[in-house]
Amino acid sequence: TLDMITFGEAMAMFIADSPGALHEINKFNLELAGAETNVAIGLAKLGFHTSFVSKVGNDAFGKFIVQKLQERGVLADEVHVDPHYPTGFQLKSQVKIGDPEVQYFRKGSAASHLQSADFNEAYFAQAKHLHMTGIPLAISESARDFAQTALTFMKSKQKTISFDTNLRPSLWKSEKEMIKTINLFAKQADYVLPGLTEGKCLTGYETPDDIASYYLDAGVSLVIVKLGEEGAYYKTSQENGFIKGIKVANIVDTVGAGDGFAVGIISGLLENLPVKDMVARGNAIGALAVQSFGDNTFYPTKEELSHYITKHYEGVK
Ligand code: KDG
Repeated sequence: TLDMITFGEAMAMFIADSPGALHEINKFNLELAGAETNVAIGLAKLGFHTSFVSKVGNDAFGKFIVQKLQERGVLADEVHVDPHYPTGFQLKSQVKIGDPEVQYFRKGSAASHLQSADFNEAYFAQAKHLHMTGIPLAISESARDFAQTALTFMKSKQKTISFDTNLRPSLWKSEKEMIKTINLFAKQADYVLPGLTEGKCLTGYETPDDIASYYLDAGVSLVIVKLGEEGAYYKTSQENGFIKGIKVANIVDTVGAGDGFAVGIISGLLENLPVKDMVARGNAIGALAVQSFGDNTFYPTKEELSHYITKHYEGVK
């Protein structure tokens, strides 16, 4: 059995070796990126049995992705090679403050040709939990069909489903379509994890509480609104509250923090932790993630996480 399964687009990522505009950089370091990839790696690092499902091209980036996933403890047996299309990649800049600049080279990639015919029921049926994000919904119609097939199937098998809204406006044709599609999927999930800005854009509401209620009213069981370094707000039909974030003195790169947050939440779900403890874990892994250039290179082991949590939160597992 698998603790968690996820799918999406993994990419080779070139991280600028020094700050500045991307076109002026002549040295980059190669890393592995992809929101769902990051979540799978984070959970594997904590000791969970995880699989990432995708398509890559028959090229060096595709081989790199499979190799890195395996090295980082994630099963890649449902990462298929499609020789007709290339593997996507991206460039990421370095900044002293704020979010780095990201440039995608992923249009028409092998992963964007993921389609419902690729969905392997028997394989997904082994997993306890499905994690999804809004990105596969944006990259192509066929990947969106795959996502709906996966969601419907996992729901029919009574598996739990988490959904990180992960808005990427540059990948969508229009904001209207983005909002409609993301909400359609979010409302079918059990756990929804929007950032505050994303939640405002998606629901038209301003406060974390109103944003959470919007999804709870649609049938979601737990909504956690991420407030960046301030922490996060959670709400179910029974309880709600705010868990303060951990301040990081030296933020190196903000990308990957949201995925780290999802790792904390999903690991907590798999261990049946109280909601408060899950959210504290989400905050902790998010705070660790912003301290490195890679998206997923600073995710903790179980021991590191429990050390870090005890240091920052009292009485939390
Ligand atoms: O969440 C991190 C991702 O943004 C990054 O790894 C790249 O998946 C990615 C995307 O599509 O933006």
